[in-house]
Amino acid sequence: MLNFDKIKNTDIDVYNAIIAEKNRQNSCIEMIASENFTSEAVMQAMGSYLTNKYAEGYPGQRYYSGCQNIDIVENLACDRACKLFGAEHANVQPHSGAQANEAVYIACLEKGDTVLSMSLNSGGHISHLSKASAQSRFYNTCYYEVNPETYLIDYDEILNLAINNKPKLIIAGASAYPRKIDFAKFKEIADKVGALLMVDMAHIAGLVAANLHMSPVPYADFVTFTTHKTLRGPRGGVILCKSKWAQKIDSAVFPKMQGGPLEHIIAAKAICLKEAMQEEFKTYQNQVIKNAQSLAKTLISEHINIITNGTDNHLVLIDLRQYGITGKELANTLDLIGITTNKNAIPFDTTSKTVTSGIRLGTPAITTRGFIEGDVEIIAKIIAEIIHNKCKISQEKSTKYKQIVEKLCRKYPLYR
Ligand code: DSN
Repeated sequence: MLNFDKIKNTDIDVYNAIIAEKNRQNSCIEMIASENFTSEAVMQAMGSYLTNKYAEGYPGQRYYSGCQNIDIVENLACDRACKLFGAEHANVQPHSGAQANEAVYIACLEKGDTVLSMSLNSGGHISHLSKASAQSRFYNTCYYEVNPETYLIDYDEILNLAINNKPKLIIAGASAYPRKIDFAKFKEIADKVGALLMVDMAHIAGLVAANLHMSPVPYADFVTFTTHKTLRGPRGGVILCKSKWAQKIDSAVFPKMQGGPLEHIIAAKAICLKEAMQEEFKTYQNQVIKNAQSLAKTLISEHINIITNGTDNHLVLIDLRQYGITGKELANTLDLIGITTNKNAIPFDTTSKTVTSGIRLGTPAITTRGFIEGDVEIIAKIIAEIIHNKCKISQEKSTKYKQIVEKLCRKYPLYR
């Protein structure tokens, strides 16, 4: 168990907030698809002596003395990232997934180049050069949508867009897409139009590590990911690339985009990558998918409309349009009874991004706690009942739901 006594003695306000957050995590059902609970080993690395060290540069080529131990840690993280995903080169310094993506743009694009990526509405990410990102100003951006009827990625449509727009870079990867992505098909499209391919596998990195999703590494020129989602590590980013891009990627991260790397976080990345090589990690990821499928199945049996009518991965996206409630209302109502989710746009959503017509649910965090299919069914039934009642729940019902949530949390304690 981690000990925060030093913080308690130094700063009682911060201590109280940390303990309150620990209690919140312990007593709520965490269903934000991009969140997870790291091991204590990962947390200890983040609070270690490595935080004190400047290490601009790369192992063996630093701009500061005294980096001999830092070099060991960073080399371990890079070697493990390459081994786990079968990559030729890894850069573990990006502070976040968005920065990992930005470094790829710096490495391979010139101002005015054309980039084709998944639209935000179809489940893409802001940092895939959506109009909301600052970087989109520098490039000629075009976007693909999912198929308007099936809500599945339409590879023929992407090929048409690629032929018509001749992008220099095609981006695959999503933050709210519940189905498998065929990276081999993306590679075929990229090759047909002479484009480079970048895959952001942040959401599914853990599933890829466990061989439960096609790996993008053999197909993509660049693969980026965060280490804190299904991979269950610290908050941060990683870039994998072919050797021929190694130098350009490294110089894009430092000195072009970032200064000193966060070596305490890099140590935590090394640990999470080691954890991801263990057999138990595979079992865990298998359960993540089983739980997501149980969630989808139960919601469907309770007459709740979910995007693509199921899931292949760790997330489920509910389409709320026919129930007369918004994503914001449902997320707020669920929050009141201890189920933490996020409002999320669904494909072709016409409501604002701060309101939305959808809710995104994920199973990585609850699975880390130990939840299995039967537990997920209970949660799905509560969510369905709340949706059918248009978020209007009596005091009595609210108390009942809270008791169920508390009971499940007590059954699978997170922190003692
Ligand atoms: N914001 C993350 C998510 O929730 O999907 C992606 O970076």
